Amino acid sequence: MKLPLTWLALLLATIVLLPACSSVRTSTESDRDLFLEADKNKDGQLTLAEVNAMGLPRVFNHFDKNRDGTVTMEEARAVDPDFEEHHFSERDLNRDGKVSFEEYIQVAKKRGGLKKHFAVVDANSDGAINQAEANAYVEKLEAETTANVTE
Ligand SMILES: [Ca+2]
Ligand SMILES: [Ca+2]
Ligand SMILES: [Ca+2]
Repeated sequence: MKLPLTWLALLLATIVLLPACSSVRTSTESDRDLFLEADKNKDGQLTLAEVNAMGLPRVFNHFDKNRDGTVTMEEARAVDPDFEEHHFSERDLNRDGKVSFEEYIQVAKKRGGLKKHFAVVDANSDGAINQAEANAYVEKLEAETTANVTE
């Protein structure tokens, strides 16, 4: 299975990040804190709900460059030049040319949010990401980042 190295993968990595993994650090928070912060019920594992609660606002904020609470097509393209128009229009529910946070969350929830990425990290498919799985994922991602850095 090919793991697409996208901004979303990188962003998800900020949730499950190792302290050593500096290349994908996008936040000033320490990486260990991110895992603990995402682990709302403090059982040492991340469920999809926990990852979504932590990750979806981060994905949105990553796109909302000017921090006005909405994402325009321009902002989406600034993050990902290949961002396809239909991805935008299917989220702009009220067709005002902007995707608000509420619109984004509404559509994301319907689709299981970060389900696909979650499944990639949840190596043993037990529905929870533990620290070992998180570490393995970040190591893999880091290796691919290094390999793809010139692309
Ligand atoms: Ca948990
Ligand atoms: Ca914006
Ligand atoms: Ca809208």
